[in-house]
Amino acid sequence: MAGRESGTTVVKLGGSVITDKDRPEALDGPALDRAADAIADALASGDVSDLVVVHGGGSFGHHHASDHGVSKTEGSGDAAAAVEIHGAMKTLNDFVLARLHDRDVPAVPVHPFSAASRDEAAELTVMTEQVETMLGEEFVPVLHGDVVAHAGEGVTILSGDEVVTAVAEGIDAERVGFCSTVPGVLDDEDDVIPEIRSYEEVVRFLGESDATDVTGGMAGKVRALLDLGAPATVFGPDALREFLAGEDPGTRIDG
Ligand code: IP8
Repeated sequence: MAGRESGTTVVKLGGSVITDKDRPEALDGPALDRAADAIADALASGDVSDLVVVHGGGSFGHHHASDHGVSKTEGSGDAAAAVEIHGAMKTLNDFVLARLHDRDVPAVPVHPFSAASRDEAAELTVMTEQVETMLGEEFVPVLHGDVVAHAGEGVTILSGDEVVTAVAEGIDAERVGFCSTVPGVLDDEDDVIPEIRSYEEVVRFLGESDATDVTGGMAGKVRALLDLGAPATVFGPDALREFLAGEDPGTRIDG
């Protein structure tokens, strides 16, 4: 782990939050504007200084990935398919960057396809030195879910959640936030569970997860976040400002 002194915040904007999942390659412009406003205000007020943004695929990445039958485990050796999925994610990344630039946020792109790989055992490696250098230069790196070269598979899908976990570990982040369409991890009465400190506490609500499927649904997400060295918070779009202000809206996951 590289050691940055100051506390870095990594925040993921869920693909379903910033895009319209029902239509291919459709942005949810007003939702992205609200998220960009919250980020710009948090940086301007000094609530957050070092910030990394990661966004999911929404109707950009997932549409092309399913067209080509590519998933986290099903690969493709078709270069045109890889470039199409990657291209859709770059298009979404350009929209996110543009909305942040409109608000004077010094956002710069990082495309994981060029900075990550999986080995034969699907073990993921993500470069993060460039992210640290960008932060040192006061940029806001903006990464995203992508395709990733995968030994023996061609390319597979790299989810934004995996990018968040790998980057948070690589740069020794202090806080991690997931802005999703749900207001937190929910119990069996759909109430938000405020804090999760062990998987056993919530297994009855989430069900067992396959330990190797680190991003499969909420169960896999909670399990992966309990293993992370930093506290993570899962919250809804309306709570992004609160999270960036240092509060823990939604569910705090801290193993
Ligand atoms: O929306 C998926 O990222 P996610 C990225 O975070 C692609 O799962 C390319 C489908």
